[in-house]
Amino acid sequence: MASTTFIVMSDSHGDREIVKEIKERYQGKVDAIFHNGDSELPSSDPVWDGIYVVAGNCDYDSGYPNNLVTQLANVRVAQTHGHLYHINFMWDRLDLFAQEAQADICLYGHLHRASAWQEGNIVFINPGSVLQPRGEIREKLYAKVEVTDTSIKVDYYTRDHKLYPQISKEFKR
Ligand SMILES: [Mn+2]
Repeated sequence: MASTTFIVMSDSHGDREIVKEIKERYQGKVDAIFHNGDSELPSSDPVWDGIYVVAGNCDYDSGYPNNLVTQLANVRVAQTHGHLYHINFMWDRLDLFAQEAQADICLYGHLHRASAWQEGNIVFINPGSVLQPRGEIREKLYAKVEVTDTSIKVDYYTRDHKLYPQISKEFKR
């Protein structure tokens, strides 16, 4: 059975070290690494070699794409920061973006709140922020996603790489 594993981080807001650390920890051991925007780093920074990264509302470097759609072995991943789809106020536009991309998984950020949920055939994942968590969960988090032909499992890790099991989720696909 095909299986794909990837790492998702977001909203590092100038903290280059954590981006570098997560990349060095996982590169070559997972199938992909994603950053969902608001890094506040130059798009030419070599730290991005091997990371799929999009623009956030705090990224003024025009070198970042607003959206990416990435086909991994058995899973199609749509990625965007979220502000352009007004996710503070509604989910409809993000959902439409993901549907139009024919995505299995939609990665977003912006809210600095870790969450994973399913709408129709699409699993939406916010990895939280590795620097500035908001809301009830005060941990600085990133996510690890394991995809098989029948399931999508989302685990969160603290920025010192400890599993934060309280909000792990598993979805059928
Ligand atoms: Mn942000």
